[in-house]
Amino acid sequence: MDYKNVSLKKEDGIALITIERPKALNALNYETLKELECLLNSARNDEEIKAVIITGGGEKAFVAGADIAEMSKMTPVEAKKFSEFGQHVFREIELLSKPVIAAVNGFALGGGCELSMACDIRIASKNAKFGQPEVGLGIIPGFSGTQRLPRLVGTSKAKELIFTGDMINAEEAYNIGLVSKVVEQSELINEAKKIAQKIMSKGQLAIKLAKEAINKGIETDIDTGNTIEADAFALCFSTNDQKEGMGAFLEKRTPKFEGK
Ligand code: DAK
Repeated sequence: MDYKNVSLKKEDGIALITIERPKALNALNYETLKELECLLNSARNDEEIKAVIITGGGEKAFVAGADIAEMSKMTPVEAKKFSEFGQHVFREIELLSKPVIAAVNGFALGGGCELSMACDIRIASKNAKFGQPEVGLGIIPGFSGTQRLPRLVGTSKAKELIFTGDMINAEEAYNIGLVSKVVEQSELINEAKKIAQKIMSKGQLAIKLAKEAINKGIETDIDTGNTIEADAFALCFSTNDQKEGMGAFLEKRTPKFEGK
């Protein structure tokens, strides 16, 4: 498949996926979402890829939302299809068995904010701006923003952001727990790579199981969540990585994990 709006660069086990539609501040149209879905499939199936970073091309925007020009012409049926497809692509990110880091390098509005929230970890450059401005367009967030934002920052702050459509800067996003780190723009991708490399140095099966346990657990009550955790914990003991990790500790050496 030829990609017009996205790219994937593979380096040292990390896939750097960049959304590149500079004319529309990387806004997501259907074609871009489709291409993103294909790149996620490649990242999933490529065993050399251990972690994924998603960012926006240029220095101004991560993703300025769903493409308003394209959406403006949609019928309700098309809008439902578009919303469901976006939800599906973002869910694929959430369910990817590899860690995904959003490196937010500018505007992350509407669908852009929602894309970042589907990732496991968000870091931002100082010029990043987050918001769900959809109500100003007479619509509501359609790529799971009403679901993920309250889970990440609490219902009250999520309602304030969604009802007012206000943008917040990187510092406020950090203060409300929407991003875990704010760095200079020139350092953003390096910082994302550093986090990815640190994660990759650990037991990959453990990371995969921890991601699953967190994702499933957050949707359920504590007792069911604890059962999910205990099952995943037990599964770790069937891996070579567990034997290597604990053996290395006892032998006072650095573990060599193989993801097996
Ligand atoms: N869509 C299409 N084009 C966009 C865009 C977007 N979201 N954002 C920016 N652009 C385009 C602009 O139209 C402009 O194009 P030209 O006029 O040069 O051809 C170019 O990018 C540069 O933008 P500006 O000239 O506006 O740049 P400024 O620096 O002045 O302003 C801005 C930057 C990010 C503040 C501004 O562009 C802006 O407010 N953009 C729109 C942000 C926004 O409202 N985003 C949320 C989009 S709504 C659903 C499915 C999905 C969704 C909802 C429902 N269902 C189907 C139910 C999701 C919705 C959204 O994401």
